[in-house]
Amino acid sequence: MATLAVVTVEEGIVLRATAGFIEVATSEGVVTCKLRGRLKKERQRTDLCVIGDRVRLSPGADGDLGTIEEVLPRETVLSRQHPAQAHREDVIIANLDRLFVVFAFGDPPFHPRMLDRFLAIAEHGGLEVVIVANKLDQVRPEQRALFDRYAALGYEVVHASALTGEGVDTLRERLLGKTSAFVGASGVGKSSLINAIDPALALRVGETSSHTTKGKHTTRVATLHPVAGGGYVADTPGIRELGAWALPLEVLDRCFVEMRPHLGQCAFRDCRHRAEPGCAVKAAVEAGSISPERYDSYLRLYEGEER
Ligand SMILES: Nc1nc2c(ncn2[C@@H]2O[C@H](COP(=O)(O)OP(=O)(O)OP(=O)(O)O)[C@@H](O)[C@H]2O)c(=O)[nH]1
Ligand SMILES: [Mg+2]
Ligand SMILES: [Zn+2]
Repeated sequence: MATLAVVTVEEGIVLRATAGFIEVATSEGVVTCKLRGRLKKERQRTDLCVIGDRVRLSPGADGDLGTIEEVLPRETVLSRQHPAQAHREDVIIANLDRLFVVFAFGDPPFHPRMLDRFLAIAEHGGLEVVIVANKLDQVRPEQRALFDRYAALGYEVVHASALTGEGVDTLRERLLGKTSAFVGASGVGKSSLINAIDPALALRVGETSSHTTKGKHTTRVATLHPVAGGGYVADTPGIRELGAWALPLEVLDRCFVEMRPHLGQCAFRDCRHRAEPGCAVKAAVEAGSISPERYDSYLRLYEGEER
């Protein structure tokens, strides 16, 4: 059986996947690949090979494309509701460790519901979270405490400015040795921050941060970049592309960290903490130990307003 000595199969990590071409980082450098036809037949899905996937590939002969032979099982996924098919999950990034959820002081305005939704997604996916409050150079005095509530919940909040470099060292340190993604609305400064962390990446950023450029989506394709010193970071397009996310209703309460101590204490075992009598979560809201705004985000996610 020694004929199986096909030592050319290598492992790698997918950096970019568009229209059939997949760029894979290997110990030999970046190899552009296509998927083995058999894989496509097995899984007729848009997300059969996504950034962050660990793959086994056979490199092509000089000038030829490599071939992805196998996509290894995913440890974590960041997914959204499939854009065309209801109730289907569409994986965007695989094997992510850490999610950097970016907001801006100034423009575009902070959107707490979006943050709560991202936090729930991260909790559901088992991802660590860093909340980034960018454009600190534009902060107004009354905005300084905007994220304190989240720090009190135990989330790490980094105040940063891609312009002045404040907070950038902390972000760089959080990237080391991990696979991370920057997410958030278009124009908050995701690409600018990643450039500040590693200028060699030279990612394209929006020309102005004025309202006229809103929805322009400078970053178009989620791409994973190697980080100097070890690790990978994904820059992603603004929220609209990443869209509404799949969050199963039966686990939604667990995705709000402050609700966890109260779960199992409601009068009804299957309490969804809405109109049910004897609800321990609602009692905690009334007692002031759960903030009404966070509870409202829970209700909205439950009702599907922002799913
Ligand atoms: N004042 C200030 N402007 C910033 C800062 N960070 C980014 N910007 C500006 O905000 C605008 C948008 O920055 P981008 O980095 O392109 O934003 P993005 O989040 O990557 O946007 P998309 O790729 O469209 O999702 C650009 O004009 C940046 O120069 C900051 O810390 N302070
Ligand atoms: Mg960008
Ligand atoms: Zn309840």
